[in-house]
Amino acid sequence: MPYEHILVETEPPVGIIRLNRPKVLNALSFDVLREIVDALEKFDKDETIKATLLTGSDEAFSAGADIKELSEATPVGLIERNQFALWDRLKRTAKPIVGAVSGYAYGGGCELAMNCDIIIASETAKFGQPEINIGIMPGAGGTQRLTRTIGKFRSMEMILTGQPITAREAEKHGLVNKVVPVEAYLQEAKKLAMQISQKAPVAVRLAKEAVLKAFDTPLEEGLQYERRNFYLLFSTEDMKEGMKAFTEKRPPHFKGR
Ligand code: CO8
Repeated sequence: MPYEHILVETEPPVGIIRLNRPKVLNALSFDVLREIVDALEKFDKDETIKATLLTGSDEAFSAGADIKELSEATPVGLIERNQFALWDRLKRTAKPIVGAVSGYAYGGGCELAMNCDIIIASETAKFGQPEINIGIMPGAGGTQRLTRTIGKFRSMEMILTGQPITAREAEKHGLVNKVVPVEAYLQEAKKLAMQISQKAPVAVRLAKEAVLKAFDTPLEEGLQYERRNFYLLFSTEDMKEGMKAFTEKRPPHFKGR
């Protein structure tokens, strides 16, 4: 499917999705989100791809939901459009997503970044939930994911004042993994995606699932979930290969089985 608002490339084993609406700082219209989800689901089915890099431009990862589109919205229209079904599909992406964030990651853009599994930011990245400035509030997980990541008080400040934080502050509060100069963030993110791509794919998938489980289960239930995934991996060829390679002091050759 040809995409209008994103650029999709593959550098196997890494798939790359780049938001491409420069005139509106990669604002997330309904169509952009639909395209991102479609591309992620295609990568999930593509055996040559093991991890995805999600990025925008140096100026903007994304300045949030498309305000022009949102300004026309009605409650019934929003219900009928059911955009949140797309966010739910995004959340269920099986392969790891490394976010390479530079410039603005505001509103829905910050929420999109928080749907990534790892975030590499450029020194110029800014994270914010400025919805309050236009009379609304975060609607795609911001109040929940931000709070669970950086805590109640910092989230309250960001969400109630609309004031963004810098990449360095985001790093200090655990919202990003690493901050690097703007010339290096894409390369750094790609390096991480490559590194993950070398691991046993089924183990990567089940480990990602188990980490995400920690967001919505009590500890005991999460531990049971982890245990089931752990047991399951002992039925894979890659587990046997990984352990055999270790004892034979050679690199493993994983097959994703
Ligand atoms: N939507 C639509 N257009 C945008 C957006 C946006 N979010 N952000 C920027 N643009 C457009 C501007 O209108 C402008 O277009 P034009 O040149 O035609 O006037 C162009 O991009 C460049 O923007 P600026 O001139 O404003 O650039 P500055 O560098 O001066 O400022 C800012 C950059 C600070 C990022 C500024 O553009 C801004 O504040 N943007 C809005 C940020 C914002 O409020 N984001 C939150 C939106 S609401 C949201 O995300 C809710 C998500 C809920 C989930 C979805 C549920 C349906």
